[in-house]
Amino acid sequence: MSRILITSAIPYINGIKHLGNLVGSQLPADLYARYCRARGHEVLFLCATDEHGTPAELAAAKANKPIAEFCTEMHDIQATIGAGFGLSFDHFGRSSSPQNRELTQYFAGALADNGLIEEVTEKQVYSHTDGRFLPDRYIEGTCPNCGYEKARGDQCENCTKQLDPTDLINPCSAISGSTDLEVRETKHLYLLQSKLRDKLSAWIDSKTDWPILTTSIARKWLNDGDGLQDRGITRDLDWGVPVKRGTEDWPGMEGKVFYVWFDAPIEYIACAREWQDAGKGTDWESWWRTDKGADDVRYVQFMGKDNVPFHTLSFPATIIGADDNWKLVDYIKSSNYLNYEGGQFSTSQGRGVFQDQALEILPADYWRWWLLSHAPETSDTEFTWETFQTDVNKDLADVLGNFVSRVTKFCRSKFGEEVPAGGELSERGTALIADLQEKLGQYTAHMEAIELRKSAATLRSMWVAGNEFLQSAAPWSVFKTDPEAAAADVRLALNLIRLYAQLSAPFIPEAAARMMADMNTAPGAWPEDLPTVLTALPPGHAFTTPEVLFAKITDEQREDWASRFSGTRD
Ligand code: B3M
Ligand code: ZN
Repeated sequence: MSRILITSAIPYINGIKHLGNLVGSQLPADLYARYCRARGHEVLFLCATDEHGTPAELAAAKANKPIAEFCTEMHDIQATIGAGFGLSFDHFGRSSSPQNRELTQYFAGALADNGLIEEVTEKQVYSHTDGRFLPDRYIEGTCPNCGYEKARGDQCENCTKQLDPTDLINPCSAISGSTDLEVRETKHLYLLQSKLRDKLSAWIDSKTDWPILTTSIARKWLNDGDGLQDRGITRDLDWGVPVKRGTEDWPGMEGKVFYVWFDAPIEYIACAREWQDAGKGTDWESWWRTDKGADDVRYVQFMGKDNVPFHTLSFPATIIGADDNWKLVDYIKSSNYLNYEGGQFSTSQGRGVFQDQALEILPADYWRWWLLSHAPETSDTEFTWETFQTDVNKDLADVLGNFVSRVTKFCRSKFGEEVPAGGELSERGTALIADLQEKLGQYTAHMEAIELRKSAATLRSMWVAGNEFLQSAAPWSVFKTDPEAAAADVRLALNLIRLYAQLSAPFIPEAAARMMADMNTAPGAWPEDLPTVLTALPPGHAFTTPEVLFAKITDEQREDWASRFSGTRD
């Protein structure tokens, strides 16, 4: 048994997220957390809302609400939606927590003590129309790196390059659209990341097992000459963690706050402390401090590709620079983008299906299955209503649901609602078990490697094998001449339902729990020896014939949703 710390990128508080956000970080993190728990590991799975910075301020202004109130409301909404999707966080924290404030100020102090922070008088864009500085997302313009016209002041969404507002070509205010801008001087703290370049580079080089997507983005910014520039970690904003050096005031920094990307990853740590303070656990430091036991912890992070530079360079620079026994990430699983019907999902433009809408129209498991089995691992992928309908109907209704329904209904009609006795395991049954044993090995290996699509494909192939077995064994005809043989096949098939429930639970937890409950059983240890596992439900074991496990998506529904979600949401 190991201890596994899992974090998902913490979603911005600025609005309800779309399905792309879900599949990029929270969902694969949940899959892995559920799998690790099922394997008997001790798991701490953390996520939170990212509440500071310009996205939060802009959204609160748009909603016409005081920012703190806006954040509290949105946090609760996001927590409810996360629960709706079955995201099994041990704690869903808030980056605006007192725990994060204290830790963020502590890290800044530690970095300063280690000579890694410099006060810099820099030029920032000031808007006359808005009467304020325009940091980060308060400003938009053309990316100097790739020419994308809607780049934001902090990062280009298109090429992932981290930017400074003054880098943008043709800049304008995101608040007023004004181009009446002026560059003014203001003083800020800079993290001297460049001093850590060699350490970071060696660390990345040691991660030979990381996904190419992760390391290629890290190397790109590390080796790009200007890749590891020293970064401003403070901002002229009201909302955020006040700049302090540990617990001391920082002369000259009054009225400023830390940059959201400085405090947001620190929330991964603070969240463990929130988890403890909420009475959900103890000894949070044993997850995060290598001098308090975290040496034994395997730490895995999940995120979309645009977040990779911050997790491979900036946050590790904070951890390494603080030089105080904090744990570095062991594995980063990153994701490409999910597109929507030929374009991008976009929170700011309200394009695509949003998480609350998705849950209104279908149970979470439909989304979980489709998204995870089509995860944009090696390239961007596309959500279309056509493929969604086709795949979900085939995999969940025709294959898995149909198997469960046929077996239980047939058994009920001929043997009653209990596992039938009699007969011997057929040759066909033996062959099926051998096939499934091999597939189980592959499935487990893919899940260990966090290969989402391969895991889903292998799981699906196990469901298909059961269906094919049933089809060729045809107990409904065999029953007429050899009821004992039919009983043996049905007994095996009923046990398969239990096996499928257990193996499928990380993907479709709700349906899996229903299958377990209907089979009147509970998952044991992770299955290994299938000939044994597939006799767990003995003759005479009672079960309930389930209701329809997965209703098919009809053409009318598909057409209705496709048109309903074709425009943009306000
Ligand atoms: N909030 C970006 C996002 O929601 C950002 C992630 C922070 S992870 C520390 O995609
Ligand atoms: Zn760009």
